[in-house]
Amino acid sequence: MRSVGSTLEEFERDLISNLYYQRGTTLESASGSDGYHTLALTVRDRLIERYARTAAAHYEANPRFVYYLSAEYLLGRQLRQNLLYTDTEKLARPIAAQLGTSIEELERYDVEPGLGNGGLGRLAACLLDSMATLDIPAVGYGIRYEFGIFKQGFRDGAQVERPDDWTFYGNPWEFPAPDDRQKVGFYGATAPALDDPSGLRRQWSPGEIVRGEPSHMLVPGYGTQTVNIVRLWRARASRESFDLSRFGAGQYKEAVEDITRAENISKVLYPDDSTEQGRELRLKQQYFLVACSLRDIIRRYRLRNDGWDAFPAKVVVQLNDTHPVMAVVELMRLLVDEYRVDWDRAWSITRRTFNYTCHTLLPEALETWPVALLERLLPRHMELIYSINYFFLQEVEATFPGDGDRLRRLSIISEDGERRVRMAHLAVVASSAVNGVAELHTRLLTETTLRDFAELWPQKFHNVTNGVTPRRFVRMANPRLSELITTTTGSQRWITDLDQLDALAGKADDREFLDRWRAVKRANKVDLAALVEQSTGVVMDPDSLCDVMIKRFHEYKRQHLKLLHVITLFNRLREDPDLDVVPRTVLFGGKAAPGYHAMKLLIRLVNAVAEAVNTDPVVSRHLKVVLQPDYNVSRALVIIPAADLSEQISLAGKEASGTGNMKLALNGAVTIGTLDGANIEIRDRVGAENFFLFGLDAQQAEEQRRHHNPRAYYETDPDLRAAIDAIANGVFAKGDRTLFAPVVDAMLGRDEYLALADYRAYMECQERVERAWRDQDAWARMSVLNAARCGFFSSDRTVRDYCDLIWRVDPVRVTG
Ligand code: GPW
Repeated sequence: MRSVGSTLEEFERDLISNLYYQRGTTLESASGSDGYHTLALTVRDRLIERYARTAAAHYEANPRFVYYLSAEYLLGRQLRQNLLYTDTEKLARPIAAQLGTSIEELERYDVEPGLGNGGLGRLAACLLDSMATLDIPAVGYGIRYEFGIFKQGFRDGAQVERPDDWTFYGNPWEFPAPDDRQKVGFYGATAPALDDPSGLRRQWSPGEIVRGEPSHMLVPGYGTQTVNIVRLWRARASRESFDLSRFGAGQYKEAVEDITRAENISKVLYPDDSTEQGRELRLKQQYFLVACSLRDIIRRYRLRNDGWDAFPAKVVVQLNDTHPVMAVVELMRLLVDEYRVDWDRAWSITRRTFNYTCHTLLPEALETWPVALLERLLPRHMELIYSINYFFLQEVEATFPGDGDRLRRLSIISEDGERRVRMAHLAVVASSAVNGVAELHTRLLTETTLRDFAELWPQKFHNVTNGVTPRRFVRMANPRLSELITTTTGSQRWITDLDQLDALAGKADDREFLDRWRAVKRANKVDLAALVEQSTGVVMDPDSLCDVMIKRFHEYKRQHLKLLHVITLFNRLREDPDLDVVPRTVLFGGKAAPGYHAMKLLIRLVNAVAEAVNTDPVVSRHLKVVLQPDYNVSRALVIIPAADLSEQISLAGKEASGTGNMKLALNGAVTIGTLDGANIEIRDRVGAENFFLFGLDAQQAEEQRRHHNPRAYYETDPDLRAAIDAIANGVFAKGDRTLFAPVVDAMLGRDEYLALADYRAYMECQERVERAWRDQDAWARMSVLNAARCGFFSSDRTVRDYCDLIWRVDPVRVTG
């Protein structure tokens, strides 16, 4: 094997070789894109060697593997990460300069794979990073969507979606693995298996066969030799699909119809975050993912193991929400129908193999599929679900005899109205362990959404509080802060042991240190200002309070509450131009699902308010409002290090965890937030005096809901009234009173997420923020303590928790 070296000369030699032999060009005629691809390949070569050693070590050890099944991954750009993880930036930089370019210039060609919507997809990427860093043998499985999350632009302030053709220029980070392709069936019919007296085994003859073609991307660990992979499946028509006779007859469209239908399965990511669309194609995607992945898992298992008894000892599958839950039914089908394992043994194997992570409490996010659709698309799976449910309900009956109501509530199939399969119930029934993603979330899950299951199997439920990778979200996002942390803590150990940040707390009263801390934040704000100006034209003052709300647009997250605050400031400044307010830049970032009309209108309103604020000669001296277009992981890496204030203002009891809250706190932003999701754990750690808390708690919100009267708040609070009236009167729509009327109606009508009930508390809390900001030393101290005390929110800790509580896997060290 050719061996890659670690010297400058070797790196340069390999780079030039890749330019000639892989890219097929010369130094003289290489374009910027050639330069990027060549650098990417040269860095990739360094990882491939580690990957080969990892695969060999894993083969040798035959360990228990974690298989992470997720419909979404938001991996972020790869170039800078892989330069860091291979420690080759110091080699690449002088060579890039020699070639008349720079790493920063070449990085502009590095495309972010947007294979996810938001928190759930990014969490999957953070967990993969931490598993590799902790030497956990793991494979991520997902879908290689041809089009990722849409690109967001604005026309007249309204969101416009453009397709994300992310592989248009090729993806140098990806390895096709055509030998490992799989076949997946859909539709068709089932028949009894002739030699099975129990009747539980049947034969399925699918009506459509689609091929799954895998490719993988490398997932390196930081500071270790381990390189795991994430394997992504792409749908292709089976070879027989192309209808040559029709083509010959000139029926070109018909001839390729089957190909199109098959390949549509992995065509595009569903752009809905935390809401289910319930479309047939989405169910096809889900089954496609799990059918391909399970066959691959079995293939890998069989490389070193025989029989089925050892399967749960060697394979642990983690279901990232319910999207991949058909995997449990597919494993039952493979074991019972294809491998002729008897039902009880198959069920025991299945139940010991799977675990389920729930990421929501929102009823509209809990997936259910119509029985009729499943019967048509996956007829054998529907039969298996009936059997699984039948045996499960017998188990319940044995524990709670005669409790018919409980049976109805627990059943995998809901019988009210159109019969539907409740995917969360299926996931809980078929899993060893079920976990929520923050303490409050887990508690509410066991008390409300999954209460009957928690009563049945209390020991199944666990909490694993989310975390974020310090590599991407501190070391890469914030090099200035990283440098300061390293000199203060005396080493780079914090990058893999985030509790080391604790040492910063000792410096929170050191004037000289606070000055350096502030200088870092200011320099990051200058960088952000450059991005903002280039993408929106708005000039932001790096000395203003940088107030950030970055997350998907969703009613429960309450961007509209933040907007009411902005409009209130606007009104006050218009009324009194000399009002003594703290200069602020309010930065929103986030996409709305293309079919989520209420949120698309809110985006339009945010842009309209921004326009009014930024063009008002008086108001704009104190306040700027920006909606950064096309918020994604790459943009997050610029915004997060510059934030002073982190807006985490969801209605209590609605945000399962949040992870942006952790990223912002780790970068020294102070949180203004409700007692929701992981905010509670952040506040517990940083201290109540370093956190701006406001609003109803989950229990109070629950009570408020029963008698909530939004109009009463509107009528009794003059500021609130003025803010809503400004929207209603067309102040942000050139006098047009109809455009934003639906926003006003939603607030005064149902106010589903109690924004009006929390408005006054939020305003008062923002006044506390202003008072705190005026004492810049005290603010810097809060900022330091936020970072210092958030080491717990490393995804390394999250992965350790999964290992201890659920996976019971051991690391495998890879030697160099
Ligand atoms: F609804 N989350 C998300 F639970 O980003 F499936 N997309 C989703 O579809 C769902 C959850 C689902 C988020 C949660 O909203 C957020 O609170 C959490 O921090 C994140 O998942 C990771 O657990």
